[in-house]
Amino acid sequence: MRNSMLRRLATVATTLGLTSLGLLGAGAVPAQAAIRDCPSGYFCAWKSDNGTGTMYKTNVNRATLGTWDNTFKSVVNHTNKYACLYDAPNYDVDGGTSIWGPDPAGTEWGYSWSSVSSVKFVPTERECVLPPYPAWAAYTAPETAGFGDMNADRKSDVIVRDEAGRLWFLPGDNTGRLVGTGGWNAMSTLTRHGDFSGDGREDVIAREASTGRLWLYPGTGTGALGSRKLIGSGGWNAMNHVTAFGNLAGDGRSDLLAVEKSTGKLWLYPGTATGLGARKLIGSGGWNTMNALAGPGDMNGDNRPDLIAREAATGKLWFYPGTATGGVGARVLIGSGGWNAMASFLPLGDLDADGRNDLATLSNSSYVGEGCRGVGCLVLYSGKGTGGLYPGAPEDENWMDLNAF
Ligand SMILES: [Ca+2]
Ligand SMILES: [Ca+2]
Ligand SMILES: [Ca+2]
Ligand SMILES: [Ca+2]
Repeated sequence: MRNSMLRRLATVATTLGLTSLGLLGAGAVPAQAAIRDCPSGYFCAWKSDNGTGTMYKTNVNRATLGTWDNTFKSVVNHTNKYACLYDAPNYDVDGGTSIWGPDPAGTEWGYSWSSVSSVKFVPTERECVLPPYPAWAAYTAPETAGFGDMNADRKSDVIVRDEAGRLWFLPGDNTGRLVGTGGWNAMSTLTRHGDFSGDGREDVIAREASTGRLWLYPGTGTGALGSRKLIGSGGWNAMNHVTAFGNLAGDGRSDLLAVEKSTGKLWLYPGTATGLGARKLIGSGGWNTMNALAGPGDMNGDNRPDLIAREAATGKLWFYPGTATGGVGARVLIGSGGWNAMASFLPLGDLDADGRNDLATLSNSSYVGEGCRGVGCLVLYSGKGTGGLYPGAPEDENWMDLNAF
């Protein structure tokens, strides 16, 4: 049970020979005139490596290239999408794939290797070779609509924001559906867990980067989000690690934590019927030494939500139990080091259905695990029920280019 909480999923990206265009060495630099010949909104290619001669152009997917098959030598992607160039027809990734990023200004050229047989345009890089969202499978937990379960099917859910600013809801059965059509990259914080709106359903809270405002997006019970409500009129850019924490105040509504950047103080913002109430100091200082907070719910079985924090200098992971007086108690070391290899923490509730809350993480480039290394490994840690965690194991390696929460 401790070894594999989720079904291990077929891996794709690392077996593709995924490469980038423009790396095939020195040819003649295409004339600027050639680049300018490629109209805005089009991908263009030439049979010469200096952009001279007849130009191919397309602004739609091409499953085959006709007389241009295996002829591209220099290319320009004058579009706002990724151009995926497949060595095989019909966008078949098995033959090899190269990716040319969006270049809406049309100023970049690249060399191809004369083996391109199909072309596809996608909004995110991962979609050249993978679905827009990863496969997420969770076990069926004992509790209905428990921590992490937005659609009350007893499986922990994940929301991912992709590179294009869309939100995908992953209900825990390997599927996903679009719940945010765009614009979410305007948010510098996304956090969820707990019910802020008072209807018993999990909600999402987001901080708008440009204004420092805080928005509540009520969960509708299906994984979709309802009309947003302003719950913080400004000033939230002065805070770090805005984290939904669960219901500590004991009034049935969830609370929010945040670290004040200028002072290192830890504040609790109680959820109320109208938004957030007057904040309460629960950590007098020193919290700037932490570079991640996670609210995993109750990890030690006392029905009060707890806090996990990562110490930047040491990569240690600390457990702070929620207390009856509405704060956090004396910390306990639950990870002796190495946790800076994690890009993010995903407190998703009880993933392995043993009645105890667990912790999921996504790796960064420094991670080396069994069967997965670098960016995009999903690593799951089963909770012991005491606040501690069993050793983790990577379960999937296709979580790159995503923010998950
Ligand atoms: Ca669910
Ligand atoms: Ca709610
Ligand atoms: Ca607890
Ligand atoms: Ca568990």
